[in-house]
Amino acid sequence: MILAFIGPPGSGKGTQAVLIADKMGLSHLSTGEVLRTKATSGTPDGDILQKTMASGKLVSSDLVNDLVLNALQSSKKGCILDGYPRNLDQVKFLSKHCAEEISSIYFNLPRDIIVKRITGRFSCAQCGKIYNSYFYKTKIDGECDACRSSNFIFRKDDSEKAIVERLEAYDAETKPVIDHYRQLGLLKTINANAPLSEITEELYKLLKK
Ligand code: B4P
Repeated sequence: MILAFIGPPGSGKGTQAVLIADKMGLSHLSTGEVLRTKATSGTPDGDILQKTMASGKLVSSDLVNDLVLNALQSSKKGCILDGYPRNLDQVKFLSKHCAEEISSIYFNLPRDIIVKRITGRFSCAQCGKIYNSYFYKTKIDGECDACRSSNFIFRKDDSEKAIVERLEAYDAETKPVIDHYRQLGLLKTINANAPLSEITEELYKLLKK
């Protein structure tokens, strides 16, 4: 089973991918998460990556495609591709290198909600759990619910300035991906504007069909 979670920035793909992978015993590749780690490597390539991501642009498909190829080769029961494919070149690469049928899930979220989701986002520096200062705060102020760490990260690309660029990249490059899978009958849509646990349940039911 290869699942591609696609949607606008901040639509909750990463939040749900962790929960569904755990529930269904699938592996999970967040291209964004791996790229963020690479960006902090302190190398010249890492510095270029950091600049590209902070500006809100997509990074080179060659780099992302390699990550995906590795994930596909090492996944046993199936894999969630969280944030991939994000343009039509990546769609082509995936269909060439993936023998299994791809199910894509489109996280549909109105634009006015996207901004709060992004500007409110922060995550635990130790375990990576994602929170939101408007919608999903920690239960105890300043302490991660999962691992009790008190270190949190705010992403550089979650600035108001970068959001504009990210939405432009989404409209120009990722919307055609959604249209492509829809035309092939390989797209399932979920309402991403609902409470987190409801979305997990809806996704689980959809994927069990
Ligand atoms: P990603 O890391 O994929 O980030 P995203 O699209 O912004 O976020 P996501 O949808 O996962 O939202 P989240 O669960 O965190 O991409 C970052 C960058 O990496 C890209 O801009 C690009 O530069 C690069 N990149 C990644 N993949 C690439 C590719 N394939 N090709 C080229 N470049 C690539 O949720 C957002 C917030 O909402 C959180 O605060 C969360 O707590 C909250 N939230 C989640 N669900 C909620 C709900 N139901 N209700 C209320 N709040 C909710």
